Amino acid sequence: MNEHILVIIKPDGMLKGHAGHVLSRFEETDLSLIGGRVVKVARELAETHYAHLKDKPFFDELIRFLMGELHNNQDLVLALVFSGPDAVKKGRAIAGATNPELAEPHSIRGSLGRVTTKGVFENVIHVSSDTLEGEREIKLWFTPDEVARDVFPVKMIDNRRVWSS
Ligand code: 3AN
Repeated sequence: MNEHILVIIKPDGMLKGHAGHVLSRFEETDLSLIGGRVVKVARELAETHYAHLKDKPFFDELIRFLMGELHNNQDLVLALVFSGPDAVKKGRAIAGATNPELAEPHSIRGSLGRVTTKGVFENVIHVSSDTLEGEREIKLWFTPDEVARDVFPVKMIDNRRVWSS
């Protein structure tokens, strides 16, 4: 059965020009790219995306990170939706461990990420951690019309297609 994941090329990855490399790595798999948009990250979007981490000591820094405030105000990220068998496992393997210093050397985070002298994880990409998170995140970052396959149920409101839950 196909799984659906959100992949984000984060501000550090965008600033350093890694978007093409990330796309190439995913294109080497059997996953299909079914959505993509350049997004200017507003605080509310960042806070909702990382809501599960709001009690962590690094939360505020994490929000500022995703908004580009730690990277020359690089506030545009590339959000992608990939779909296919075992998408979570394959995407997480390409990404590598959360901490770039512990990530497998050939993974994106192991090869292109770093921990700054201030202890910030510059880990280049986000990949959904499981299928439930994938669904929540895709619905947060994309409207139904921005995803090229019918992956989740939709309903009509005022002649517009919206996610049904
Ligand atoms: P992942 O992105 O690997 O799924 P999460 O969801 O636990 O990891 O964390 C989201 C983001 O929060 C990470 N990508 C990383 O940037 C940051 N983060 C997680 N743990 C730490 C930590 N211990 N110290 C600093 N930043 C962290």
